[in-house]
Amino acid sequence: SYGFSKEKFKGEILDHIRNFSRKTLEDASPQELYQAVAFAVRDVITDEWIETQHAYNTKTPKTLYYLSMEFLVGRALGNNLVNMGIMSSVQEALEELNIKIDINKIEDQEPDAGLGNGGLGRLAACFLDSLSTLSYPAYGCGIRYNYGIFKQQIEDGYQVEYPDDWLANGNPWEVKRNDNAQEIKFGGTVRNYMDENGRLHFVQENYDSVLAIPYDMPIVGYKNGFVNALRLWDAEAPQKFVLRFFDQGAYEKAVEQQTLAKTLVEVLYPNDNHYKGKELRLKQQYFFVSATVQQAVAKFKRTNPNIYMLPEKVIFQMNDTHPAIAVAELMRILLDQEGLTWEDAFDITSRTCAYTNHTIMIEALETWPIDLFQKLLPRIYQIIEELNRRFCMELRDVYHQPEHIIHNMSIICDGQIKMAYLAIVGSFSVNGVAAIHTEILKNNVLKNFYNIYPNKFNNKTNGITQRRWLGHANPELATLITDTIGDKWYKDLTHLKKLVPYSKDKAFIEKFRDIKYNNKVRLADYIKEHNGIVVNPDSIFDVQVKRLHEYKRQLMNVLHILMLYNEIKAKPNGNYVPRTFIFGAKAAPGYTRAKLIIKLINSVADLVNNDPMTKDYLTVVFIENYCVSNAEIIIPAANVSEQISTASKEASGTSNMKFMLNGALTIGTLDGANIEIFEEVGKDNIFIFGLTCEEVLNLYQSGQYNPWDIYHNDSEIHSILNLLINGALSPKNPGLFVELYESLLNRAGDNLADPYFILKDLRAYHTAQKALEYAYLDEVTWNQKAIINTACSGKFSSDRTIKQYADEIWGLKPLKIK
Ligand code: DL6
Repeated sequence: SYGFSKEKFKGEILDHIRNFSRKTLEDASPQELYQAVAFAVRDVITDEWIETQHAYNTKTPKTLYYLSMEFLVGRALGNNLVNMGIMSSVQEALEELNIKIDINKIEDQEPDAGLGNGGLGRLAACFLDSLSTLSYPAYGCGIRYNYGIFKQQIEDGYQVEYPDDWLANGNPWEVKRNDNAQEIKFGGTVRNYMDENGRLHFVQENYDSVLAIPYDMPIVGYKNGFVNALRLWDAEAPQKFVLRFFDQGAYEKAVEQQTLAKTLVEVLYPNDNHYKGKELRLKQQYFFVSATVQQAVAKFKRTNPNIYMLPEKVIFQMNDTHPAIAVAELMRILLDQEGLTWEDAFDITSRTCAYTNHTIMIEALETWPIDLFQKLLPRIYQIIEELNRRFCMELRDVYHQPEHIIHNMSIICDGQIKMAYLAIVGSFSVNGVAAIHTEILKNNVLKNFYNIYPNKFNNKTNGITQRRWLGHANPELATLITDTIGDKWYKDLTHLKKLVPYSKDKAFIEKFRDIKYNNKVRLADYIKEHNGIVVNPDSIFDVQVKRLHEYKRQLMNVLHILMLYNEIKAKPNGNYVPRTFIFGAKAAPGYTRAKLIIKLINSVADLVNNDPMTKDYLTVVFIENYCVSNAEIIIPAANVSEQISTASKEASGTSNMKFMLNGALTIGTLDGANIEIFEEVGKDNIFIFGLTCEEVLNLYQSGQYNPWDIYHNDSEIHSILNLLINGALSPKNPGLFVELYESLLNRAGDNLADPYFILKDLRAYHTAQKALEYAYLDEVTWNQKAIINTACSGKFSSDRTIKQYADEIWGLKPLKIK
């Protein structure tokens, strides 16, 4: 696989620099070098890519279309080199060309493809890697946003957002595929008429349209010559229509369509786990879903005359409800274009679509106002209305549900369309992303649906790709592991179990420890360069990197740091383990409280880093612009992984898995996949604390929580809360953090006091932190625990997850190419 000729490769680099930069190698800038290397690598990929696609066309396997608004891919170069197995050959080639800068610096020239917000988008990217590595026929289908997730800068402690112009230098990986363009229609009206055979037809008229043009990016499997495509749709104005409009003098329409095309794919909405009903967002959803579904059906029909076979050949997996409109779009095509009856169209649709739920949080559940929806997608709305009418009838007549339950389950209710319900009704599979999350869906949030459709519900615990998160991010550890147990773990992560005995091997423990230390030094250098802060690599690196959200409780982490601060201040001559607390988090630009928490973290950093009494023991660092590429530096350096969400709120989490894989110990709640991590490593190798899911859900129900009790009874918590309001953290603006203090103690309107139980869990968190600190003092046992974490992380490979999806939901088989 991946035939690679060093001489040819070198020649291509030289040619590229000459032809595209009109320079010699010596004069080329690092960016130009990156471009040249990327094009040369793409060239190596291309033959295999063509061959894989050719096998699709000739063998016509069942194919997955993974529909996702987000793909948080990060950089491609380094990952491709790892998967192709040519990292060292490329390094040699560059040396032979006398290129002085090393491969890491060249990799740094590549902008992150940041087409996602957080866990959901990164999961989609890990899935693509596993799909190719396991040779499953699949397309990732999404949007080619002109601007990805914003770039975060910290100015005076505050988050400031800048546009992410990731395509500024072009994208060497993508291939534009004009031959697959699709027309997408918005607005207008629906006219119906009866034909001579008495059949009713529906035609959308006076609509605006855009052309969807796909750009394909190669997704390279690990050393198997299998290359899938990530297909990202761009929007263009339909030129030929524009000319016609000019002829008719419909100039305004032409301008509108130009504007529509331009704005449609302009930017990724930067909200994570929070939904905002913006019209443009709905347009984006329909745009990429319609393009994908139309194209998938057209491709199917090229080799299958019988549309009834569609579920045998095509799967649409909906990544959350963002693409749930696929259900109605497929119905439209089957009804209006293929002329099927409603019953047949629905049978086919509901055997072709499947839905993954990623959250139980009310504020993240998508609903669309009928008016807006109907105006934008008149035919799609009609179809959803009819779907709902029949569904409610079924609830009444077949399932004998009482009226109030039918009302609760109705897809259309109180002027809103509920996308999760549309997805459930139109799918044959509904899955959660960790065992506990799926249980909560079945027994709580989607209980009514589970009662009538128990067989649709299933769990698929998330996973991550070890190729990127160990192979590429932690090359030293990857090499140690390969030298110790062989390299099979690249394709089967359960092989890491063979490391368990080495947790007792002195030489191995020392090597493992030294690698962690080197990774800490690497991160310390990054922090020095980006933050100007010197951190001590012998201190405990305690890391919380993820989106900023109240439920993820970065605020609890900060409050605990203030407790430590007070302890040291009260007893300056005590014995303390030096600790470095590292944060990285983007807040949604409109999420005021989250942004204030970022400011608080930075204010606490200013306080503790500069206080002569504490600075040797406590360092706080906020790394700006947390993203895939700096995660690859941060995660391998962690000793401690902070996974402290309010139980029941984090559907799964995936950074927890990346940290574990890299030998960090988790301090966390029994939430999401933490529970499964706990099961894998055992109680001695993890620090669990706090309320359980059941306790949290009961506490909400009973309303029996009053944070003032804690305030009055726990004097240490009392005094750190006072730090929020006495101006110690913001001398120039003493009232700055009062809002956070209030949110922890007082109810405001509909908002409960301390809705995420931060004060409730803080004491238990503090106790767990003490246990952790104590454990760290024994270097050997700490490293043994770290090794056990790496060794037991096999379950959390996205290869395992994808294989379960393929076997249990999709009915997908690996495709042999050669
Ligand atoms: O399943 C991927 C990821 C989980 O690991 C996180 O726990 C969960 O919060 C996240 N969910 C979302 C929901 N989004 N929306 N919109 O991002 O999914």
